[in-house]
Amino acid sequence: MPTLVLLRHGQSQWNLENRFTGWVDVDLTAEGEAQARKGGELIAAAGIEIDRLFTSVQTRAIRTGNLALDAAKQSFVPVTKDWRLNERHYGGLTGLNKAETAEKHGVEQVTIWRRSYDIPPPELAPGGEYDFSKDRRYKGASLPSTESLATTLVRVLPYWESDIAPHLKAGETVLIAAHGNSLRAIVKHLFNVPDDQIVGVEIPTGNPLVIDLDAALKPTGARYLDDSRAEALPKVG
Ligand code: DG2
Repeated sequence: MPTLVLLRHGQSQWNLENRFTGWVDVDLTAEGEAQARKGGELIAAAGIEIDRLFTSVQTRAIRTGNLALDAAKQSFVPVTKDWRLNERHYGGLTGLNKAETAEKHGVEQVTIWRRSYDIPPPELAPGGEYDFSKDRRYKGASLPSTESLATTLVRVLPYWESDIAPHLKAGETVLIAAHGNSLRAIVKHLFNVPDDQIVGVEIPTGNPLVIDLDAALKPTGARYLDDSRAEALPKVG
């Protein structure tokens, strides 16, 4: 039966600094690298044999996938990178400190921007430091100026259906190394989480989430490999 392993990248420099990151290509901290390696060790210790890795075009996720596969002694597997697995675009909040933003706009507003299903943060003004329209990795892509979880799902889901699901349906074990919100989008889809309940779903850094799937890719079981850093999981079935 197919198995999916979701791995949010290890701690990034801006996770440490508590800044909205989105599409900014921030690297891992030393702690984040250690989390990624530990994730790989846990995958190996659980006897999980990965068939392929999908990741975003962002350094923190790519390096996490590679570090985890190295640690699991499985770095020979094929790797596919695609911008559609990127973190959700944080729009005009990009680069701001999350605590300072909460002081300015209130905790409730910031929770809505961070965790609501379909309310996007303010748009990013074009031409600034965080305008990625000239970045060659996004050539040909239609770049968002902000994204809610709902619009993130709109670009993740077609990629899931066309490129990832066929490998799972063939019975493979697939690792996706990505981001807090691109993974929340996948979890919402797989577990059919209602729009008003996705606010409660958090994905910890560097902790592999193993999801057993049936032939129709419905979850039959799910567990984090590092119990000590687990978050609540949506109900199976
Ligand atoms: C974080 C998620 O993305 O932030 O963009 O700031 O997973 O790539 O570190 P990641 C960001 P929150 O939605 O948890 O604020």
